[in-house]
Amino acid sequence: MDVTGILNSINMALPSGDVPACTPIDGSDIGHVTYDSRETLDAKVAAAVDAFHVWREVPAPKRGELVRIFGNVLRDHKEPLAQLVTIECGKIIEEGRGEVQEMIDVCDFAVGLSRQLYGLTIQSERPQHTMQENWLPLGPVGVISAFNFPVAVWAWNAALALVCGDPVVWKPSEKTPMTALACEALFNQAVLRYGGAPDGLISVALGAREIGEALVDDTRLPLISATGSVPMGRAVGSSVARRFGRALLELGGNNAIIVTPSADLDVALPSILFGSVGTAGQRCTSTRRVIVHESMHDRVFAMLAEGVDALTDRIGDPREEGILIGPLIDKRSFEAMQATLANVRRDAVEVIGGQRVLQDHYPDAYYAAPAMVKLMNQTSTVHMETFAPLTYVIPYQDLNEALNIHNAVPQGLSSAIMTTDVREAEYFKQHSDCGIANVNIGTSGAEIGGAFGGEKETGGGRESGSDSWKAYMRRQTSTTYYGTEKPALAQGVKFDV
Ligand code: UN1
Repeated sequence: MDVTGILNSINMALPSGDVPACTPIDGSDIGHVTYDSRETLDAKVAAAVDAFHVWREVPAPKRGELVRIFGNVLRDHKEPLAQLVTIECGKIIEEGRGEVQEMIDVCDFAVGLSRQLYGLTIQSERPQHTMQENWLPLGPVGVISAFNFPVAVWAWNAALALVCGDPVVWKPSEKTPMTALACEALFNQAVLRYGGAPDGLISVALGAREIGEALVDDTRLPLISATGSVPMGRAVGSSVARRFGRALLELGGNNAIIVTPSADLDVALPSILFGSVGTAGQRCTSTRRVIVHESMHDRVFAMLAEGVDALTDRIGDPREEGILIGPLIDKRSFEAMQATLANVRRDAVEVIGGQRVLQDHYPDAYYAAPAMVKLMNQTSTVHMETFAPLTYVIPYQDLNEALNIHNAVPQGLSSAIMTTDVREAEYFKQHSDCGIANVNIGTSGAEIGGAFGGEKETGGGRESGSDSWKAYMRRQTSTTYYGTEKPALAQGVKFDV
């Protein structure tokens, strides 16, 4: 199906505009969109503020009803939306489907939450006083999302924000405007079916950096949830802090899997390969480092090298069934991969893959053979995140050293250990400095039910499951006195007037 056909099947016309949207599959244009100006962005934020005043008064379970309908609209349009995701960001169709499923899952989760936005009752130290903690809608949320998960990460934010009572103004990646417009169109279908939701609950603001900056600086948006690079997050975090807003940051990862001598390699290898080359290494949870016990360094590297070698003819058009590795998002990304490879080659014992492939067939697109790099120690190049299928295999002597190597990088998103020894597994969970620490599964492919995010330069935010919803609400402590005498003061203070 071509883009017009896909958009037709979600009842959306091909947008017209002057900014080309293109596909990394062959570098061709797939349509044209219009970028927002400061004025149109301002109008969208103003509409979100108006919508907030209405939506916050709607009972949370009724807000959940809209999200339930949206989840069903997504179910009905899973295939075309997945195809659009694949065309616009280049991930294989199976992963495109997985991404839309992730949206559906988080909608279901949010619907349940809409009846569970629980506060606390707190024991007061004073007679005839009650204390409560209330959770109240926060206000319109600005969401900035990255190209690699062009719809799911927005949905994590939007589904939760909506049940919490907050509208969303969404600035998607410049690389993926069409999927964002498709989500907006699908959401509008849900709004129609729901009947009676205010306008402006969800809007998409397209544009380059200045639109993102305007969103970040807008005091009408009490929360900015941003996914992207560490430099981007540093700029967003400090701008939002300057205006005393709240930032939820999900930034770089440099995720490692530790392989211990007790590991079951039949379990470990598929996870390492999926984490390394899945989504062409362009997940923030992708496996960048494999830290292997020295006794198995050669063997595991050889197995991984064989594994990536066997994938050579599975690189190609991500729409085709059987293809496992699609293109990199653009030329810049390929060049960054090559620059890192050139740096690391100086220290590497061996490098497998990493070269451009299929260039005769796709002169304007960038397909790369996944690279496996055998190192004897973790060099400074390894400390940087390279958003490409590039994995370092590093030896360790004892588990403590493995964890030191593991924790030495500035990022702290996802981590894993491959072991059949419960002591090693528990020790690892206690000492991994990441937001995610898995045992016998890889670093990527988290379910929506857990809180997603990481420490250190990953930014500290948590999205999606568990109690991440609290970021989208404001906490209020309330004390009520129901007695008739002069009320007692806290801390036993006497103040006789
Ligand atoms: C991202 O790469 O920004 O855990 C998100 C995963 C996916 C989400 C990744 N569920 O790999």
